[in-house]
Amino acid sequence: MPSQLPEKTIIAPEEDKKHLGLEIFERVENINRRGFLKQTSLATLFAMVGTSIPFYRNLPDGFIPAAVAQENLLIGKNGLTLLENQPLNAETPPELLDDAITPTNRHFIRNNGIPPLEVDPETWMLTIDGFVDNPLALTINDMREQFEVVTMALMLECCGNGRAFFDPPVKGNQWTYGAVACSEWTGVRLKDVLEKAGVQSNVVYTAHYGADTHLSGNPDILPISRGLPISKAMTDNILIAFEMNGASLHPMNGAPLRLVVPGWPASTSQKWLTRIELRDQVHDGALMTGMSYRVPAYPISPGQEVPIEDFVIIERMPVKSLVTFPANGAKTDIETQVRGHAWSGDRTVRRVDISIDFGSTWIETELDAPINSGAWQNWQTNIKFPLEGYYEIWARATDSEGVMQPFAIDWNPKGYINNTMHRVGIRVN
Ligand SMILES: Nc1nc2c(c(=O)[nH]1)N[C@H]1C(S)=C(S)[C@@H](COP(=O)(O)O)O[C@H]1N2
Ligand SMILES: [Mo]
Repeated sequence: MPSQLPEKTIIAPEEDKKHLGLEIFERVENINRRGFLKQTSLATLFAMVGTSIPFYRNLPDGFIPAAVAQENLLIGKNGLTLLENQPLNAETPPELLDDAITPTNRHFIRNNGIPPLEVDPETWMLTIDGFVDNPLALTINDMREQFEVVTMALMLECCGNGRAFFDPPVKGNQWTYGAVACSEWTGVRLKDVLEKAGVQSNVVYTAHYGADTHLSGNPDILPISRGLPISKAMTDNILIAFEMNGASLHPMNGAPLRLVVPGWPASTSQKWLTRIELRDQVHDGALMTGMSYRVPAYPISPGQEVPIEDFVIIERMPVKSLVTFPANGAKTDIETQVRGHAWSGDRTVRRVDISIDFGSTWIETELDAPINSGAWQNWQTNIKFPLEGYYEIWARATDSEGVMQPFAIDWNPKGYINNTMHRVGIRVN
C-alpha cells in the first residue's frame, strides 16, 4: 500500500501546535530523515516535554529529559507512569481514572512501533479494499459528509493490562491497572463505511493497517496489523474516530484517525488508520499469529509447553472493575465514599460488590447503566469502617451472564486478560 502521507506537514492540527510545542515538530521534520533512532527519541521527547528544548542538538540519543525521568511523568499526559521509552508506553494510575469520561491527558498510550510524525488531517486517506463491491478512498471530510457522525463513550483496555501481577512473571510491558480508559470518541460507524463499500459474501475477517513504522526501521515490516471477525466489525458501537473528547486525537492516541473497538483487546483499535482490507480468511498480519494476543484454549500450569495450534485469538475482554477512589495508600476518614468503574466486553455489568474485610463479606454498590453501549459503568457506595487501622477495599464485578471476577486467574505465557479483583490498601484514622 503506497503511503498517502503528504511530504511537508506536521502531526498536530492548529490548536494543538502550541500545546505540544510546535518548535519540536518543526525540528523533528528536519531531523526525521537522519534515521529511526533519532526519530524515535524525538517522538518520545515531544510527547513528554510539551515544549521546545533549545539545546536539543546536544541531547544524546536515547536520553530522557531528567525532569521527566525523575518525576516519571509525561507532559500532555499528566500523571501517567512511563513503562517504556522506545516504543512509548505509559499507563494511568487508577486514582487518575476517576472521571466517568477519561480526559485525553489521562488516556494510556500503548505503542508497538514508531508513530508517524508528519500527518495532515486534511489529506489523510482511509482506503477500504479487499473483497468489497466498491473499494473506497475517503478523507476525513468525506467521512463527515457521507456518513452519520456519532459521539460515544467507548472503553479500551489493552490485553496486557494486569500483566505485572502474573506469577511467575511474564515478559512484556508490566502494566498494572491503568491500560484502560473510557474517552468520548467522535467518528463514523465502521459498519456504515463497510456497508457502503459492499461486503462480499465470502468475507470472514477485517485487516487493519496504520501509518506507524516498525522499530527496526525496516519499512517492509509492520509493527502491528490486527483485525476482527466480520460479524463483530458490523456491530453498531465500533467507530472510525477523528475526535477524542471534543478535540482532535492526541498524536500518541492515533491522530488523525483510528478505530475504536470497545470491549475487545484494544490492539484491534488500529491507530493512525490508513487502510481496512476485507479478507476471505482470518487475518494473518503482524501480531495476529503465534502467541500474540492469544491464550491457550485450556488452563495450563505456569511454564507448561503448549502447541502453537492450541492458542486461540482473544476476543471480548472479561468482566473487570477498578477502584478509583480512594487511592491505594491513601488515608481516609472513618466514613468515606468508595467508587470506580466496571466493564465486561460485549456485555453489561449486573453488579459490583466491595469487601473491606478481605473477602469475608461483600457490600453491593450502586451501579449506573452504561452511558451507551461500549462505555464502562460507574459504581459508588458509602462505607463506615468499624475502627481505625489498615483496610483493603476489594472490588468484584459480576456481568450480565453471571460471570464474576476471580481471585486469581490461570497463568498464560504472554500475560493477557488478567481480570482479578482490584485491591486498594488504605489507612483509616
Ligand atoms: N497503528 C497502531 N495501532 C495500535 C497500536 C500500535 O502500536 N500501532 N497499539 C494497539 C494496542 S496493543 C493498544 S492496547 C491500543 C492502545 O491505544 P492507545 O495508545 O490510544 O491507548 O492501540 C492499538 N492500536
Ligand atoms: Mo494492547
